[in-house]
Amino acid sequence: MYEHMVAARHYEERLQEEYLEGKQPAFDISAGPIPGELHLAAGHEASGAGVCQHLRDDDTVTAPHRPHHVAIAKGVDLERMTAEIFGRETGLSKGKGGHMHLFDPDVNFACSGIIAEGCPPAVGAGLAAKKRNTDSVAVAFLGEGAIDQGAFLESLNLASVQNLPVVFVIEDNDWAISMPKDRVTDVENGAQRAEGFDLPGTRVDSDDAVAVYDAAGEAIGRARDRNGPSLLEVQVHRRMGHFMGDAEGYRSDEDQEAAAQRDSIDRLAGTLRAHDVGGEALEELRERARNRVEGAIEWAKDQPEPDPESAYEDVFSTPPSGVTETAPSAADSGGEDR
Ligand SMILES: Cc1ncc(C[n+]2csc(CCOP(=O)(O)OP(=O)(O)O)c2C)c(N)n1
Ligand SMILES: [Mg+2]
Repeated sequence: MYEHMVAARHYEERLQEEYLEGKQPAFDISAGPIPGELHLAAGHEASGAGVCQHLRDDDTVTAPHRPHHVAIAKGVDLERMTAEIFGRETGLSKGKGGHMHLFDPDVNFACSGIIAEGCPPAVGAGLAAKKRNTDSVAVAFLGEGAIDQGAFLESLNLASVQNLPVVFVIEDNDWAISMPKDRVTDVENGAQRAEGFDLPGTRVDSDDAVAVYDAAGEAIGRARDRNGPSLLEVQVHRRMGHFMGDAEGYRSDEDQEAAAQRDSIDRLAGTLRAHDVGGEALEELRERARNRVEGAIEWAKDQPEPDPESAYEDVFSTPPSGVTETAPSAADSGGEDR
């Protein structure tokens, strides 16, 4: 877990550097080597690592718009994921999805920029596991800002009535962009949402990876043993802006400082030291994580850009009549000037 958490943090710090290249001094979202938005999850690492440590490749995970720490812990191919983020041809989705739309069928991982939208597919994966009579499980991650979305509430209901092997994990970082939780939702503890659907709900109050691991182990074990779905909320902390370029004018210095103080990675290192894991062993794990990240970034930046014509490929699984998956000619689109 420690290695995954360090890799996730280092990965995001490196992406932050790469992202800003070309986007400063005047912020331009389309400039630089990483096109589009970038939502970093520094401060969320304990939830991804603590939950995914219990999962196998055949288990499904859906993540939201802040997906990197979960993807790393689930074992998504880091090189192809990085190429995707850099918009390269060899990316997981040929460079068309970008950082919010990572999809790796080898380890059953997907994410979406639409909040709570990972919940229905996770329920679908749970239903598939039940019908196929396997013991695989599905986990849907979502932010606390998504817990009033219909997609989440409907998914809780369907998972409950069908007794599906699904675990919903709320990452509570106290913020939904610039909106503090208490202004938009009626419960302080998101795990209480479980009560309305007759499900077990637990909250881990601190971003302590070991506590998350224990709570997730119970929920995932319950799902694997066919004892139904659960809801787990984890307190995490947003150490950065909502997205890169967010000046966070709405957030007090004290709140930012508090998030920086509660570092789940330092905390886990402390726990490991208290259990006699030596400094050298920890440094070895950190070194391995950093090398992996550097290798993936180097590889990705070396990959070719997609051919612009390929923008018309893979748009429809079944193209409607009259639609061809080739670029319209200049004549069809009314001339090159348009
Ligand atoms: C259905 C939907 N509504 C609005 C948005 C715009 N949006 C993007 S992120 C976000 C807030 C998400 O907050 P939270 O779920 O707490 O996740 P966090 O960003 O804190 O990790 C919103 C409203 C969206 N992506 N999808
Ligand atoms: Mg949030």
